[in-house]
Amino acid sequence: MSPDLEALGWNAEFERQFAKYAAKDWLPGRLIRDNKITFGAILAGGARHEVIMGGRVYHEAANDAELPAVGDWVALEIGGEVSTNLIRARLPRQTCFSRKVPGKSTEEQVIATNVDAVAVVTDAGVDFNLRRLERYLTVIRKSGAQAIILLNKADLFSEADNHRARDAVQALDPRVTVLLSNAHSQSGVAGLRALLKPGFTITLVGSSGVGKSTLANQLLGRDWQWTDAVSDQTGKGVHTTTARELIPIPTGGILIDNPGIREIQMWTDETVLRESFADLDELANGCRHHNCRHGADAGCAVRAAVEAGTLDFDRYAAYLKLEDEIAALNKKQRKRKLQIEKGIRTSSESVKHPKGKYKRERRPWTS
Ligand SMILES: Nc1nc2c(ncn2[C@@H]2O[C@H](COP(=O)(O)OP(=O)(O)OP(=O)(O)O)[C@@H](O)[C@H]2O)c(=O)[nH]1
Ligand SMILES: [Mg+2]
Ligand SMILES: [Zn+2]
Repeated sequence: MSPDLEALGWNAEFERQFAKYAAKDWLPGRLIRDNKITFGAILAGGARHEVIMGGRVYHEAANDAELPAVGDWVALEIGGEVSTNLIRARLPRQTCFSRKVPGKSTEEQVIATNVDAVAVVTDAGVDFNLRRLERYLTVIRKSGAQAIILLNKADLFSEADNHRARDAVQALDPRVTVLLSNAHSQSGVAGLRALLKPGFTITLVGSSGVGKSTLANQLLGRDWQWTDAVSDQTGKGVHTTTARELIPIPTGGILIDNPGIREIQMWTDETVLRESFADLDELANGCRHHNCRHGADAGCAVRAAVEAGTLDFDRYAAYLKLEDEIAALNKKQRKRKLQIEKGIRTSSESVKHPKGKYKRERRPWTS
């Protein structure tokens, strides 16, 4: 296949943004692999090049999240004076799927950019966890991409189990595309293939072992050529993906395969949370006190709904937990900002930390 730029996801907006670089004879390319120091890039016609980040791109990035990432469109100087291929500029992202860096940091980690959809791969068995899927949906909403949930390994479960899982996911959000798949057969991936229109990029995320790479290989029609740097063969002959890869699919569309994500941490804000839990917000309007914490508070309408059995307890608990996480994240970001500000102020302008402003974490109310 000799993919042209549009087949790789290029569009009129990228074209417009690129005009100033075209004048310098730089070429548009899409990043397909991130090797930390070098990157893999694919150019018009399907040519692949190893490229390195130019100093200016590095210095102009305010934080790690602004550095080039898999999925980005960049301006490339191929075989310049120093005979290395350089990333001269990164085009603005049209979507960006990211998460909080695991651990205590408040940094954002970019997973993939310029993706049209994020497909969360799971199954109707042990990996199935509605609360985790709910979190994924919250983070996907923030990215600007559409959400797909893929219940893979459909061949391993009864039709009843598959359908029950599908209905439960669909009930979380009717706008989400929910598909069943079997990565071991051509017909089993027909639903995913149908979504992969030319130029459409889907990134596959989900736990390790759910079948992301098997899906990619089935759609590709052969095994992806793993390089040493990106794969690790375990004793059982199972490939565990260790780096994300952008893979153009000959029948149309682009997949980005990811290493298994152990946990998807919050990288979102109140607005997105409110949207995901609009029904609970509506309920909370009926609480007696406007600052009700939906615990043991008198006149709490949310608790009343749990008691009456009209609100699922797990969803209620998830609501409180998400809110707490967002409060904690905001607090950490504020603290970090204060520290940065403090660093650039003179000592006479000391900054006071807002002490005792945040209440301790809430526990869901139980009877
Ligand atoms: N029965 C069945 N097995 C599957 C299916 N999809 C994948 N598998 C198997 O599940 C195992 C793990 O598949 P992978 O594709 O490596 O999983 P992955 O999600 O890429 O895992 P990581 O790279 O570690 O994140 C392999 O042994 C696959 O053959 C499926 O639809 N049905
Ligand atoms: Mg894999
Ligand atoms: Zn309440």
